[in-house]
Amino acid sequence: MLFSIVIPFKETNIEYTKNCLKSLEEQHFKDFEVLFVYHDPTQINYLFEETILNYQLIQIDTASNVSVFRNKGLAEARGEYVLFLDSDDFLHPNTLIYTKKMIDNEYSEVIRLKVKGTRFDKKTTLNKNNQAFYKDDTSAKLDRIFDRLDINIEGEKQTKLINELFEEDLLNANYKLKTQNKFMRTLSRSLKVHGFIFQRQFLVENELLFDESNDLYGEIPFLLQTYNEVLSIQETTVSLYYKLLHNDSINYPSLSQEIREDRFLQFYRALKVGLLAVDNLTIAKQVKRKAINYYLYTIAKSNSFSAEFNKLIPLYQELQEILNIDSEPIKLARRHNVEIASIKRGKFKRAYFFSKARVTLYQIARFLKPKNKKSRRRAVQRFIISKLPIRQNTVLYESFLGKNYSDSPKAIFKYLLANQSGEWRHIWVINDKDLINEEKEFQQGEHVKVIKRFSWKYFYYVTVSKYFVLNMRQPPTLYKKDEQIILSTWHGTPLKRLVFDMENVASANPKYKSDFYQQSRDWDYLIAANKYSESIFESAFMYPREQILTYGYPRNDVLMNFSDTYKEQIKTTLGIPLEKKVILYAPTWRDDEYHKVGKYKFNLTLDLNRLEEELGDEYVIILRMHYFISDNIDLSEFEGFAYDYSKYNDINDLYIASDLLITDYSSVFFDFANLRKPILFFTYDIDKYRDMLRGFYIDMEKDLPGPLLYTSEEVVNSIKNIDQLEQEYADKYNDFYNIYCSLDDGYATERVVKQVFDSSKSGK
Ligand code: C2G
Repeated sequence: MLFSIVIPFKETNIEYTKNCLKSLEEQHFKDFEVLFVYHDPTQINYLFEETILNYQLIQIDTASNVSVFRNKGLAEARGEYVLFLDSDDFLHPNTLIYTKKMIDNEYSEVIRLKVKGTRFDKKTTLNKNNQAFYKDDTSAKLDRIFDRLDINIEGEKQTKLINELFEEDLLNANYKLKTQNKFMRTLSRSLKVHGFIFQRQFLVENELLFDESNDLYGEIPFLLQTYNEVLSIQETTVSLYYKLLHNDSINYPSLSQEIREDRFLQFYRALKVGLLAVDNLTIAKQVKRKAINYYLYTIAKSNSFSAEFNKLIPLYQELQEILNIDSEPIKLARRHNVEIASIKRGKFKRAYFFSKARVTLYQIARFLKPKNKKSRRRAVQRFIISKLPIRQNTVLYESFLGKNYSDSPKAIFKYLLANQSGEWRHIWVINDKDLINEEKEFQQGEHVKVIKRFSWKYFYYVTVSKYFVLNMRQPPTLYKKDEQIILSTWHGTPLKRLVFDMENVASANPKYKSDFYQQSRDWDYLIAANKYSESIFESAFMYPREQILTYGYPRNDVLMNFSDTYKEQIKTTLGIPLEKKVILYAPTWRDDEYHKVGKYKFNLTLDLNRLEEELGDEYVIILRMHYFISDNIDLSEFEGFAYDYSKYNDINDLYIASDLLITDYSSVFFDFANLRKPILFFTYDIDKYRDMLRGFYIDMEKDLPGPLLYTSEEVVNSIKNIDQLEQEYADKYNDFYNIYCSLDDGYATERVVKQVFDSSKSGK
């Protein structure tokens, strides 16, 4: 047996583990065993029910740390090489075949697979990272060889087949051989064991084991000793090990996200234990440097550092011991010398004093740096503006992060203007003033002010306004005073899974879930358009039901109360011929298609040529991209037929002007259904969306008020037969309307204002 794969299974989301095991089943090289080490037997059998893997289950009697699990697996391993795989990570299908080739090529005791952190599911990640595969035209040939490479082919025959793969350049075992010292220069990246493959004989001869007394960093002494003994390490240059980056630190924290008071101390203990077993002075120097940097940049800058000196003494003692172990000399920057020299001599109080001074100076310098405008304003908000009294009659509004003047915040604003005239000062966060015609929109004599997001005025009003009405999230670092009231209207009935209901958050910031959790704790109220949204908000946002106002959507009131002349007015404003019917195409965004953070791509799959040809006499089409999409769509060749209103303020106007809607997985159809006009779903990539990116809350095949269409042809045909389709879907539309739209009676805003503004006004 060539490989043993040791998987320590600790409490995690079981879907990740299924994914991990699947990636082993998909290995093209099959000569390996799996040692699955666990404590809690629930779910284990189910995991292996239909597996084709050669596996061994090893149960640990007591719930102990991951080092115990790994040692146990190692003790049972029979392969020539051992790979440590975490139960939420996965391998590339070519991982073991590459490794086999590297082993055949060159002798070394340790192999390190390049690790790639990912927040995507397996399929998306591998598609994005096709380096380890070769071009499409070689894949058929590859498959043929892989098919022959089954477990029964052994020895020379197997080597011959594998050589064929590499010689014909179908695969390329890209790796670098690094000497021990060279490898050590990247030490800071190499203190985690995942992605390493060890020759088992090497581990046995050197008696290398994980340190079971350290429940956070038991792998560090193990790795340091490995580096001490090893002659060379082969590192692959293509990513073959995928580390799942956890972003639900609230429900599923990874070991490094667990909040532990003794984290710093355990880290130093691990370094010390490792150092004591190391005799290579270069390695010792690197480890000491790591310990010093950890003190200077992590410990001294942490919140707990300035709290209490006495609590830091054990840390100083550990670091002192580390600093006094022999190594090659270390050169330090002058400004760090006093601190480190003091620690070395046991003068901890003195070191503490200098470190605090250094960090304070650093913070002041950062604060003064002109490029850090936002953080300076944040600090001024927290420490200065917050001392000012709250302005009881001021309301701040923000829609889609200041991009629009729209949605439920606008409905609430309009209501207050019309019904409580003169009582309020209104402040709107709108980044581009040209988006609104102030004279037309804001009544004369009312106090309405427009400000930019993150301007000085923003930080002022966000701190002194009694009310903040917004439809997305406030910035994570925003300081909220107890007396302030944040009313979150949210921006749609959920279809795509949200926050805590999402397995993992593709392409989002790793702190997404924990930030979301903290931010939503500051909301005093959250509006739900229907009962269905209410229960989703409870699970997806972990938001308390008592604070949810299930009153219908303020933004939809206007859809109940408009006249035919209003519809004509809008069409005129939009420059659309009155005699033409209007199709609105409003798709959503895709988590995996983006240029950079927050800037998403959109490939127009809908064939506008075809639509114009077939429907152009009767219809025009409005394209409305989601506000995350940064691509501009060039419609110049469709003049008079297609109109881009992606930047138009308020989608409600577009709903009113339209005769039918085409969407995909956007929540727009929940609102549009209030108008009882036909809806088509152009879901050309539904498999990807459902299975890989998010998943849905409702059954798209059964519960929608219109058909799922996959090609432009089907879209054209459906529009041509729209009357017939309406009849076909009449019952479903009714059922849908009753579940999702029945609270939208035109009075949602009034109910919200009564609850939020009037009740707190009377109580003030
Ligand atoms: N929207 C729009 N134009 C689009 C898509 C969306 O103006 N082409 C607006 C609509 O008001 C819609 C809202 O943005 O209701 C939310 O858009 P979704 O496509 O549903 O996507 P997302 O922003 O991810 O929000 O609970 C709702 C979810 O949070 C989804």
